[in-house]
Amino acid sequence: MQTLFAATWWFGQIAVEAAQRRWQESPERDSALRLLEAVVEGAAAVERDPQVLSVGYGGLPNRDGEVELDAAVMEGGRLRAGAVGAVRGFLPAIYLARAVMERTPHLMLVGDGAARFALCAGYEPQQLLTPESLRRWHEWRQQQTAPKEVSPERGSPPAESHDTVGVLGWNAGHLVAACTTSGLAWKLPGRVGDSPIVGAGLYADNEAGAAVCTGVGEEIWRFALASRVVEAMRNGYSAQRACQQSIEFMLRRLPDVAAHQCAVIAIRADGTFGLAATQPEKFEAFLCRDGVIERVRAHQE
Ligand code: SD4
Repeated sequence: MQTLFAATWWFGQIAVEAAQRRWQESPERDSALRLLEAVVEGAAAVERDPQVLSVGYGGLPNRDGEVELDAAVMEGGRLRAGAVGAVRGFLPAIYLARAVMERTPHLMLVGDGAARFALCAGYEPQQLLTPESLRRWHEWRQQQTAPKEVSPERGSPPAESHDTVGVLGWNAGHLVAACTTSGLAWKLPGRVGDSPIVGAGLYADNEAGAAVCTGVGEEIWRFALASRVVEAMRNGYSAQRACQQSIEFMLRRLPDVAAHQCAVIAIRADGTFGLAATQPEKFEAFLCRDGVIERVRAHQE
């Protein structure tokens, strides 16, 4: 095998197809740059798709009706990373994350600072709400009789309100991870989840492997899930075993986590793939091995 792309959820197919297309378009490029561009393009394709209600354009907004995007990218060679958090009005957020990595000395910009950076970098502000996401927000608002107190307890987010696209790319031992999301629907303004956090939502190290996560960010983050999986691969576990034992650890340490979806996909430095989830029957991913697409389930029937 020469190349492998992997991405989370049903729209992972859109991501791996776009990644593979970009990969094929630029054979003359340095392979690390080519892989980075392919993975970023895979994530951006999902951001642009208005049918995806949890990523980018058309993503469900926060409780004030504003779409706030989180995105990050990490390269496994020099451990370079870039991220944006709670950025409003610019797309694709994954391009901004890449620009933070390549054009600033920082790893992450958030909120207004990220928006100002986007403007300076030449991005046009745009409306990220679609008629459908606006309609759902109005519907949700009508169901809220009184403003809810923010509870420190873990509550279940509504179904369908959270699905990040995580994309991994592998070529000849080189790894890239990216993820991008509009985060939990109806979140508090300014809330940032695991997705743009290096070590929580994603991690990549050519010496060990790469992982990206999806699910309830508060749970994933408290376990530093992506780096936990990568460290397990560094310690000799297969990609599948690393994912499984990390999820098992979460469930053992905090059994309540079972009420939430927390999922991870991983590629080890040798190009082998794994995935696991706290609710495996509801989780799927797509792979593209040398151009051949395959759907994989966390739950074996
Ligand atoms: C977040 N982890 O903001 C993201 C949402 C997600 O599947 O991945 N959902 O918490």
